[in-house]
Amino acid sequence: VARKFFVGGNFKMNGSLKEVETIVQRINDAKFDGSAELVVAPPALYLLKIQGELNPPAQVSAQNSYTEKSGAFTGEISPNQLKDANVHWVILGHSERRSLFGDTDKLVADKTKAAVGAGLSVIACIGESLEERESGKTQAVVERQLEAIANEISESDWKNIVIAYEPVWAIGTGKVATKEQAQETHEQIRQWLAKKVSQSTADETRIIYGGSVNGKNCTDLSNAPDIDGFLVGGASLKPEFIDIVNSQK
Ligand code: G2H
Repeated sequence: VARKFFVGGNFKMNGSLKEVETIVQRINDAKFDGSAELVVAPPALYLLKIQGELNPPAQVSAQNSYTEKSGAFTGEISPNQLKDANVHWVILGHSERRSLFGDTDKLVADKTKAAVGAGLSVIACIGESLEERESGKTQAVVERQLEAIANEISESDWKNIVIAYEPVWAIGTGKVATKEQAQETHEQIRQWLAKKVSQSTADETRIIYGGSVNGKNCTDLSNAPDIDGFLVGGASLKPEFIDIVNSQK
């Protein structure tokens, strides 16, 4: 099954308006030789401005959204509001949300349910900590995180989900997973999808890797059969992001 290579740029809480516009201008000016699907996630404050400036087919993504449609939830953005504003993507369950802002497996799953219910596509992030990897719990952890999501959504909803495997120990640390480490977990994730959701979901769902991806390590990683793209943090702010988008096998 040919899965369209997918690259997300997660700007996190970085950049001024001017800096973010410069980054987007660089993306607009770039030559993309492949047919990667490209989505960039600027801070929410800049979403609409950047959406207006980014050349299609590149799209913008939010970095988070809430479980409810509207109401007294100060500081939150609803998936329905994103949809209303023509923002079609949202990153959910990023490890920084999980570790710093209390996003539990259940909350991530509920947010995912609300987002796909509102018609959004979701970059759903999962991944183990260093301690969990070293104690051999990687597979159990990612499966627990996936199971929480699978419990809340239907089989057809998986068409609107890209899974981002981001080992926490590789995020922003410069310590990238090896191709073999990433491939092994991606393959386990795909096997889990086949067993717990369906074979077609396993075949069609993009599983992307995140954690210290850069212009140098992307080509090797993208050669792994179950790595269907990347979620890029730090390097998405730099010129090498273009090389990462162009790194598909
Ligand atoms: C992982 C990744 C993007 P970085 O968080 O989501 O960030 O590439 O900086 O490790």
